[in-house]
Amino acid sequence: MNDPDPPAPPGDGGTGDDGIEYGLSTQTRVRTKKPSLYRVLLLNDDYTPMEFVVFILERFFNRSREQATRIMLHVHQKGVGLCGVYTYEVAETKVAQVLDLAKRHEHPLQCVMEKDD
Ligand code: TYC
Repeated sequence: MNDPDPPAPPGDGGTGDDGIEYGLSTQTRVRTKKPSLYRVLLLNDDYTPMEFVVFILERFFNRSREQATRIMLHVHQKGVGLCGVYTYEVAETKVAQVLDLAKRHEHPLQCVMEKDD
């Protein structure tokens, strides 16, 4: 009964005789910040086979054959199209994977990322 307060943690003002806590808060408010997102885009060209673009969308962007075909045709007709939206490092990896595979197959396919603001 009536035990004294345990030693205050460093930086803490402790508890007064009145039971009220004085001093500085030792807690920092947790500020969460959503990571920035990046769009990964495919660009049209005249040489990359349609089937290769569909394969890229299935393999690296987890698209179904139907989705991949729709995106590929959109890029073919409009010049550019959205593959997906990712955090910076994921987007960077996907772009590198696409460019690497296209290069290895000697296709001029281009893939870029841009901030999704
Ligand atoms: N335009 C290409 C063709 O006619 C097909 C294509 C589609 C190429 C999408 C690139 O990102 C692309 N073979």
